[in-house]
Amino acid sequence: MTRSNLTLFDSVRVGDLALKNRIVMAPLTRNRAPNALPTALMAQYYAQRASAGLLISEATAISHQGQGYADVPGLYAEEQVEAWKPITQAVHAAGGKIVVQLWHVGRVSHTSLQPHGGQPVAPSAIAAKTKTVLIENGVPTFVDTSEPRALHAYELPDIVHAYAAAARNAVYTAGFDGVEIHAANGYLLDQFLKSGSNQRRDDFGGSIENRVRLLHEVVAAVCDAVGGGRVGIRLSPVTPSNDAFDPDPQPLFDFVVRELAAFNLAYVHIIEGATGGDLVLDERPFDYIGLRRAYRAAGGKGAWMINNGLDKTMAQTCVREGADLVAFGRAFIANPDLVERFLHDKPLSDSDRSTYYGGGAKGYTDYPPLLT
Ligand code: 8OZ
Repeated sequence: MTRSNLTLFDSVRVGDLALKNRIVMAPLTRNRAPNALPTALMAQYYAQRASAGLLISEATAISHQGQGYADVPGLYAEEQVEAWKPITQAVHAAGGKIVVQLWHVGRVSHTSLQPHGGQPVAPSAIAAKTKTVLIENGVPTFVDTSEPRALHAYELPDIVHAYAAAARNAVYTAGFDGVEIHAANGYLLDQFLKSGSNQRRDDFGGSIENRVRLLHEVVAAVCDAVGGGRVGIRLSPVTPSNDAFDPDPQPLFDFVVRELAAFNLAYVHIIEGATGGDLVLDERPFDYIGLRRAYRAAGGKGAWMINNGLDKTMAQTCVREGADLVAFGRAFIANPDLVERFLHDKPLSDSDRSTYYGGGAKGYTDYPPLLT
C-alpha cells in the first residue's frame, strides 16, 4: 500500500504494539481519582472508548512530588498500581490498548498537594504564571501555583528513578501496554527544556544539550525499564500552556528529536501549536514537517503521532502526508464511539466544559454512543 491510500482506519505497528487503527485518544486530565487512586468509574470510561487504536491515559503522577492537581491519579504507591489493574483489564476485555502517561508537574503545583506541604520543585526558582485545580467540597477551584524552589542536581537521579519505577509498575504490574513520557505542556521535563523556566548554571541548564539532559536521562531509564518498543513521548514545542516559553524552539526541538532517534521508541507525539487547539495570535511559526524530517534523518523509526484539534478530514490528510497516528482529545470526551462516527461520517456531540475536571459520572461516562 502506498502512503496516499492510507486511511485513519488502517492498522499499524507501533513499537511492540499492533494497533487496529490510527485514531488515538489523547491524554485528558479529568480529576476523578480522589486520593490519587484510580476508580471503577475510570474503568468504565476508558473501556467505553476502547475502539480507538490506542488510549493514552490521563496524566498520572510518578511520585507525590510530581503531583500538581487535586484528584489526579498516581502510579507510585502499591494501592495505586493495584487500582489501575481493573482499568487495563476492562480496556483489554473491550479489545483496546492503553498506555499510561507518566507525569511530573515540576513547578505547576501547590504546597497543599506536596509532601509535607513543601514547595513545588523546578529547574529554577521561577514561578509559573498559571493556575492549578484544587477541589474543595467537590467543587473545582482554580488557584495560583505556589513559588517553586530550584532542584539540586543531586535530587535529579531520584526523579529519573521515579519515572523508571512508575514505568515498571505500569507494564509489569498494572497491565498497561506501555507508557508515554509527558514532556509537554510546561511540566517538569518541558520546564527543563525551555529557557523561560530553566536558568540553571550547571550541567542541566544553559546550552540546548544541557537543557535536554534530564529528558535524555529519563528516556534512557524508562526504555531500560520496559523496552523502547513500549515507550512514547509527548512534546509541545510552542505551547504557551502553564507559562512554557522558549525564544528559539526550532533548534531546541530538532535537537530533542535527533536525540530521541537513538532510542527505538514506539512513538513520538507532537502537540502542534497551543495545547487544546486554542488559537494563539502571536504564535511563532514552527516547522513541524521539518521536525519529523529531523527525526527520520537521524534514523528515528518510531510512529509519528500528531495532535491538536484536527477534524476527520484534516487528520486523514495528515496521515496521507506522513503522520502515522492522530490523537484526538476533546472529541473523545463526548464521543466514546469516535472511531465509528468518523468511519460512517456521523455527526459529533459537543462536550460540556463544566464537567471536564472533577465530579462523577455526569459528563464522564454518560455520553452515549450513537444508536446504529
Ligand atoms: C488540563 C488540566 C490539568 C492538567 C496537560 C495534564 O495539559 C495536563 C492538564 C490539562 O498536559
